[in-house]
Amino acid sequence: MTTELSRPAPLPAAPGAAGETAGTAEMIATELRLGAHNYKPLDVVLTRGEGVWVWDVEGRRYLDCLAAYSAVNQGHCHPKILAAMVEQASRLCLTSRAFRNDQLHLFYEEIAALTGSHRVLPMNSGAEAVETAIKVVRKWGYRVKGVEPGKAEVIVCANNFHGRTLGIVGFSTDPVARGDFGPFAPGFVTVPFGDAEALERAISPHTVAVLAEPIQGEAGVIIPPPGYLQRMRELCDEHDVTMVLDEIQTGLGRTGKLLAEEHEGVEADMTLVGKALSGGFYPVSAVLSNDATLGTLQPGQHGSTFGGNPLACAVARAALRVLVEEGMIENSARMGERFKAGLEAIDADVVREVRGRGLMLAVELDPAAGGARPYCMALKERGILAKDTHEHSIRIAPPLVITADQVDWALERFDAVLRRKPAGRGAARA
Ligand code: IF1
Repeated sequence: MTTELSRPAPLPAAPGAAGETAGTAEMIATELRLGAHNYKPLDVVLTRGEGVWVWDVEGRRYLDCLAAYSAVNQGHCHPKILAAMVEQASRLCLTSRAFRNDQLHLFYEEIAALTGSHRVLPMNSGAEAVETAIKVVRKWGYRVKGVEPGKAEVIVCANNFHGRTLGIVGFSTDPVARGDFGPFAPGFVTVPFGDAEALERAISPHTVAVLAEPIQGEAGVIIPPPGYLQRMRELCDEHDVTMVLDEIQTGLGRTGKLLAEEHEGVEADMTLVGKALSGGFYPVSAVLSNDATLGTLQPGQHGSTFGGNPLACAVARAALRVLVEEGMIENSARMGERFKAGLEAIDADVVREVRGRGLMLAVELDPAAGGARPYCMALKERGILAKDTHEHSIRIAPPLVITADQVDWALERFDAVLRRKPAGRGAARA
């Protein structure tokens, strides 16, 4: 390890700026040389975003069909969120929660009014919200329900994705997410997603909560059978169990409703939000619940340096405001129906199923297609950025501001790519 940090290579000039100093390949080479290889991104180096569009350093434009895994629901660099961020950042960014600030109470009022929550705990990343929820439901179990100390159980669903912390991957069923990271914390019981009878069988006197995604995102946009969440609600009521829905990806308009639970006509006891809570400007998450659960926390029992800071609150307030005032939730429902119908209309042998609600969509390919990644690479060549998930599915989640013309533009390209086998692993050369 050198004691003196070597001077970093000069940053490449922005595209179009005088004297562009490094192309895509050189930037990627530097990433590979110095960065941990915990991702394998598409080889596109982005430098600018606006609405549904992003541009790479070579000046090429793409329609973003991932929206940073639903963190950019409001579209890239939304001007009103940017203005709120700049104004707040020029005044007060961080005070710690040792003191109060003039944005937190406004954030509480506005998110509680919007979601019907009675008490809020602000955090930063989605995983922190999930970890907070697990701590709180355990404390509620011991202090309120009367569960034997140290015996609290949280029921989780197979193929879940709730984040990357050690506690969370401890109850993941994905060997890639949990391999070589043990030992893990006890107190989690896994049931098949969508199986209400298995859920009922798993409830014990030690059960303090059920934690689930209303639609499993990473698993490939898996929608549970009709009535599943309603039955989960009934079982939680019957057995005095906290119903926790992780809406970090499905929430804030992604599925065509403010919260995905609305499609099923249920209301969770505890709802987790993140990602688009900031419109992609800043890590902001929150645990939305009530006095019965969050009221069990006493001063000093939980916290975070940045949780509830004035900049986070100002950004989140603006992100929620534009989401509602600019009709993004309704647009997600309308454009999601258009996008899904257009995908279903593509007559391509490789397509096994089109799934989704609102603008949370996935195209599952037949395994004989050789995997979704070559198709994502072919889409990139046509100006669409999309992500493969679990090898055979293409996830489609553009910003909620997408227009009908942009959906149709995207559909033309999906049609062109899905009808022909792209060059790549397992594909015959066209
Ligand atoms: C990565 C996946 C998506 C989430 C749900 C909590 C979190 C996430 C339902 C944690 C985060 C991100 C994490 C990111 C990629 C992305 C992802 F592919 F990993 F699984 F969206 F599906 N609950 N999902 O989706 O929130 O701590 O990240 O703020 O880890 O590569 P976070």
